[in-house]
Amino acid sequence: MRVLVLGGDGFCGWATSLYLSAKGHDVVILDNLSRRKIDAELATESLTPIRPTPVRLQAWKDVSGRTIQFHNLDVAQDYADLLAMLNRYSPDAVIHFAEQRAAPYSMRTFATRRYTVENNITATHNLLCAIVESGRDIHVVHLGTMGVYGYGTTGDVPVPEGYLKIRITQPNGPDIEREIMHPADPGSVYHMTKTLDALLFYFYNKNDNLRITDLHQGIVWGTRTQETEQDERLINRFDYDGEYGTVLNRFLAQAAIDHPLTVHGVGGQKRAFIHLRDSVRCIELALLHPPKGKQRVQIFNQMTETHRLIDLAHKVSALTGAKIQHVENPRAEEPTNELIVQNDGFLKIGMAPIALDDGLMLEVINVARKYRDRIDPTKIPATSRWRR
Ligand code: NAD
Ligand code: USQ
Repeated sequence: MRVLVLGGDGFCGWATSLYLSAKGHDVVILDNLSRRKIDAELATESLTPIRPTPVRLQAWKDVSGRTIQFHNLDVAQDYADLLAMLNRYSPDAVIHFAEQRAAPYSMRTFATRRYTVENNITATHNLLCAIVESGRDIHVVHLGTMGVYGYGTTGDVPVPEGYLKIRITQPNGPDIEREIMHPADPGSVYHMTKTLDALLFYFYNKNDNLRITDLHQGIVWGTRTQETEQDERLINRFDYDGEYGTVLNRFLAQAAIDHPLTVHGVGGQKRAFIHLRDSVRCIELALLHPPKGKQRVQIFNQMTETHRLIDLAHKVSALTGAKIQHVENPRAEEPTNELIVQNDGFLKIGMAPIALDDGLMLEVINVARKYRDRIDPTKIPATSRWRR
């Protein structure tokens, strides 16, 4: 397939681009490098020494003999160029990673709230609008989030894959059965943009018959894939800082430098997780199983397991001897929740989940140990507060 990867220089996008290219797909990356600029703005950087994009691409050509095209393009600002790219490459699919993805950054200042909404919503809308304007039949695969469902305790009711069966009682007639989009319950401005994306998908699917797959992904952990390991210049991003670092990768990086594991509150929060290697495989599965004809937006829960944060902290502590520190939670979120997730969609089409185990966690710790001198401990605390 020919695939445009929007946001292909980022953490998930880079690993996905290499994986798809290795599998023989023709990959073109569009990215405005905003994530690298935000690192500079926050005076931090990836724990791993990621190389400039042209160096990465040359390295991939050297090791694989394959070419990945790259264009520096802002999907939210450069509409005409985006449309021109769709016409020039005529892709079978577009994978859309190109959004500001950190909840803490989205809550950092009023400027970052506004940036996150303007960037994410306009990027998504520009893509959908440009596909319609191009007149081409292009499958959109979007990286959404498990966070669209919210983390209200659901007891033993699994979170369905996007749609909820409901029954409406009529005063003078039989009950009406419907399947509706699962109610949205975002926990940050960032997560809110993903719930708004979902409405854009609903409309463009209904009105213009766009074929769209929305992947409600859990927290991605790990950093390496088979492809990124092939050359030091292909190394993938690893965020450990308080804005962009996600919880399990942060715990593993903290353990690597004997920093206490920063559990927010009691650590009763339960979240969904997926290893980066499973994430890239799921994306290929989604490409290979597009919605057909006038099918509604296809939604998969892209996750493999759920864990309570305090349990994860204990696992990492048992493995490394790291201390656990309960810090005041800067977020507004339930201190404890239940979470059971349906993920049959991917299981049915071939996902073989990688379980979170000590070996894989040690692999991440070893990467962090190798580059430990690049960690700035002052960047570890999560300082963005949800409420003033
Ligand atoms: P990332 O920040 O590392 O990558 C995003 C990339 O998109 C960056 O390279 C950035 O420069 C680019 N980008 C942002 N706005 C752009 C624009 N307007 N035009 C062009 N390029 C733009 O993030 P990631 O961790 O790779 O996440 C990718 C996607 O997956 C996001 O949409 C995120 O919401 C979703 N996701 C990530 C995780 C996770 O744990 N990392 C979990 C669930 C979902
Ligand atoms: N947390 C800690 N300690 C830390 C960091 C985080 O206890 O040092 C807690 C947070 O309070 C939260 C949980 O860990 O309860 C998850 O935080 P996170 O930063 O790992 O994940 P989140 O903010 O939800 O966002 C990440 C990605 C986002 C993606 C989302 C998937 O940044 O792009 O959409 O995971 S999900 O969580 O399933 O919605």
